[in-house]
Amino acid sequence: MAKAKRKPAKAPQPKAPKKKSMKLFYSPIHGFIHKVLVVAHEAGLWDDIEFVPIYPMRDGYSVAAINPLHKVPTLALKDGTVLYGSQTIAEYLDTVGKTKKKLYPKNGPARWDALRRLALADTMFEVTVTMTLEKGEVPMRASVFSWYWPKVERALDQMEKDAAKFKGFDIGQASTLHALSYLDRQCGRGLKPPVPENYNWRKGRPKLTAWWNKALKRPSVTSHFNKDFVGPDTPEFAAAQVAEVLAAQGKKGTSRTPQKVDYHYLG
Ligand SMILES: N[C@@H](CCC(=O)N[C@@H](CS)C(=O)NCC(=O)O)C(=O)O
Repeated sequence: MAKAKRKPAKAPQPKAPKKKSMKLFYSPIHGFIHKVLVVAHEAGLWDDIEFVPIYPMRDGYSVAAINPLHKVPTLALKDGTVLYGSQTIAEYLDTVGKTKKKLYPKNGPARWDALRRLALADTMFEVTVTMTLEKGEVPMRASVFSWYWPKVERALDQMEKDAAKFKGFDIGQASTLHALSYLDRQCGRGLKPPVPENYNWRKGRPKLTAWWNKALKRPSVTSHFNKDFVGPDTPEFAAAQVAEVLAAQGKKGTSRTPQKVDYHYLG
């Protein structure tokens, strides 16, 4: 009797890798602890993330098409929603995280203290990034002005798109007022090329301009915008106030020598 031909066993097929629900564009720098990676891990989301290396200072890498600021980290969700600003990303991951323990405490002193420490460390980090750019030793593509200016223009274009959908008034709008008014002031005083002389962001951005003109009427803006400060503003007054705070903390005098810097150019 002829032997029945055995069907050759099918080699186990590798399963198509599951589509991750988010993509995190970030710089995997050796020796650098990423806040958003820490949060992603703590939140139990590690396996839901496609990690996408971006080296923003090297040729060929760009996230400008999805993030006008061309900065990492940038997080893209499955539905195309893009979040940027590590603070936004971190809070998002913490919120949608699978673990019970949250890194953002609920309202109350613990939350404000955590947010204060977040701002402290993040600002220190950004200052260090700017110093690194300024050093210009590593392969730099441009000066700080030519590197940053396209970010500003792209951010303004994004604001124009966002302004069409602005509803009510929120922290995003408050910070848009903050950024635009500062840009106006500094462009009026002159920056450096390629920033155009007397640059006016309103040109070609009718929606943002209309929103701006309306927002300027908010009492929260008229309360201080374009008004001179009225009240004591001497260094002595400030020092006395600081001393009061220190006293309230049970300390005497200042613990550090004040830095002697001419801050006028920043005004
Ligand atoms: N405020 C941003 C700052 C991020 C940031 O400065 N990232 C640097 C890491 S090197 C970057 O992308 N720099 C590229 C650039 O400034 O063009 C955040 O917290 O996400």
